[in-house]
Amino acid sequence: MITTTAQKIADLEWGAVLKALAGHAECGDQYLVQPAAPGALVAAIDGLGHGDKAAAAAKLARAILAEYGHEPLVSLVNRCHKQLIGTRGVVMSLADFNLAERTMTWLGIGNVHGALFHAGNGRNVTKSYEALVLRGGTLGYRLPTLRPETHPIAAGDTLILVSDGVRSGFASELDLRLAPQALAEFIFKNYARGTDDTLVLVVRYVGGAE
Ligand SMILES: [Mn+2]
Repeated sequence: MITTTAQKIADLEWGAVLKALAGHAECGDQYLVQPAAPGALVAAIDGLGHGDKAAAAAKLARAILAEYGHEPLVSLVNRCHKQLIGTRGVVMSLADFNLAERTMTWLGIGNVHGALFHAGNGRNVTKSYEALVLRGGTLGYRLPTLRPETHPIAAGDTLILVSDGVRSGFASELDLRLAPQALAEFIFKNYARGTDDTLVLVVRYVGGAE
């Protein structure tokens, strides 16, 4: 089953595609987009392996993030790590949008890739982007040193998070004029490996025009 979602919270528009590996009812990839004043918490989670146990670990991480989403990213990661000991473990990337300061702070443990595309000035859409620095580790087993990075954001900037069920190389092929859900579906259609659970999550900052 493929789950697609398009929604808007605060000044963020987002879309997602989530698909379990064929033959599995439960998806080991999970995500969260949740208001967290003054902005939102965004998470893309990949439980190790696939199937029920991967899904259980990923859903536990998601539930913890949903409950404590107001905490700083480092606290959230430490909290999830402790709770996930004894499970399959997960890798995940988190982004904390602060819409008052117009910043996005992100942190990645494992291999959930992230890219922040800058909209450029006015309608002049560019392909310049920041790549999330991923540090090796697995929540529930071993954490790397946690170093969140903060980037300024402007209206039209677009965050894309993908699990390792998605091939790389899509960055230069994107039409960033598309809505987040259309972008997520484009990436899924053209870059999903089909050999793992698959998650594509796209979040755009639409407010705050200068
Ligand atoms: Mn995976």
